[in-house]
Amino acid sequence: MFEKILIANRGEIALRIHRTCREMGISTVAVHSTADENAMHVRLADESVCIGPPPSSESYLNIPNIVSAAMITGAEAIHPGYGFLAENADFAEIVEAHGIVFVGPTPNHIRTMGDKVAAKRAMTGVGISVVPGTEGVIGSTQEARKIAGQIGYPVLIKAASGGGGKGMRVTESPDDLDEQISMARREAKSNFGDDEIYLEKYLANPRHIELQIIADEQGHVVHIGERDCSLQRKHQKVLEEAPSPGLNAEERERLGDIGCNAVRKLGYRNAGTLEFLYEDGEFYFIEMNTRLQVEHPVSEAISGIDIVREQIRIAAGAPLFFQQKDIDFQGHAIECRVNAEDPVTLVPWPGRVSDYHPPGGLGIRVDSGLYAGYSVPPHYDSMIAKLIVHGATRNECLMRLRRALEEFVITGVRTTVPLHQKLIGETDFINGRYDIRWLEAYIAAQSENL
Ligand code: MV4
Repeated sequence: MFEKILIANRGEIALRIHRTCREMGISTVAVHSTADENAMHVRLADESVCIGPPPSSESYLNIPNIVSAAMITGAEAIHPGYGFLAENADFAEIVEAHGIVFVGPTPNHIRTMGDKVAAKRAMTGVGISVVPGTEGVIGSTQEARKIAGQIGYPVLIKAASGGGGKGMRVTESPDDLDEQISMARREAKSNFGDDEIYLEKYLANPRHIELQIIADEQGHVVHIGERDCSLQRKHQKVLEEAPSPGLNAEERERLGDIGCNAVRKLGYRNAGTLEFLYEDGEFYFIEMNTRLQVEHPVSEAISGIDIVREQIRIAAGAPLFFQQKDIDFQGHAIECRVNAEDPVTLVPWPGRVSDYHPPGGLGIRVDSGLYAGYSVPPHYDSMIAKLIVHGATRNECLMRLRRALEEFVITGVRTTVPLHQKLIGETDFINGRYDIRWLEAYIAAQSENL
């Protein structure tokens, strides 16, 4: 096992990874920008290295500085967390070229899944259903027109180098196709430096369901259930839950089986997530995330598995010591992302936290680097805490969540706690009746009522 790991991230996830390292007897190296000198992940780590000024491009994305920090401190492995360099195949390659272990998949798997068209092709190759559409990128407009005619309108044009919802265009009719294709190409070129696009059937009201998988170097693959991530705004997830209230037991089992089989055939290793759109009983693969995700704690809550510990064990070459049949799913979990933002306009609200009192008690987990007196810097993502609640049933989870949100005190900055308090009181949410369109419509209706 490793003796020392460098954590190439900040905020709650750096702390999250540090905690597991500690439990495993592994010492930690924190890296930080000058804006994060007083951050909790820096205080708790055994050692810390300043890697640059506040902008991420010069610090948390600075590959030479991060690799140098690992070499100087003698860290044997680097955990990238999520965001920043977590899905940068070149970074994984450079790390390994310096004799340091990258806690994650191979650079090739990261690269394939980063290319959305290649990812769809790879998944089709291992028997996973994808959204009907062009087989690869669009060659000629005539070819796109033929496919669109076959699958039926509306269709969605996506950028091959996109992802996270950027560069998508809905096209309602063949009359608009030429214009939408050229606009999508121009947008893709300026946003991603690549004008390759592809076309899919547009699904109007799907749920966003993702499957958490863990795979070892020896070819064993398990899933630890799905998460429903349909509640999003501007492609930012707001609340996630496991299991999904929209699936029945048969669908859940089918998803787990097809996901594990695919990942085994791909020779994938470490933790990963398969993202699907789910509509009318069918799962359509859209993307694979080759990293630990923000919402991983809901899967940990229902399975009792520490995903970061498994990532580290796998990176050290150890086989999984449990099989699918050993995983005992228990109850229901919900995660609320707490952002330093105005709860209505969702405008970022950095600043000094005066009081901080996180909720506690049975079934409550708070992942956060906050403390009273901490200043939320303006340079990074506005997520400052995650509240994860576990209960024996969805109803118990909801009752406990309501209580925990009431207890949560963060003053000095505006937060999205009040948004969550309102959201979890809505009948549609309580009944689990929501899809990827629901939250935007709800927030739009709220602001009209101001
Ligand atoms: C779609 C879609 C409808 N039809 N693809 C958005 C992010 C990217 N990962 C894929 N996305 C979508 N792809 C087809 N063919 C709708 C979305 C989408 C979405 C997906 C998941 C969660 C929230 C979303 C919000 C808007 C659009």
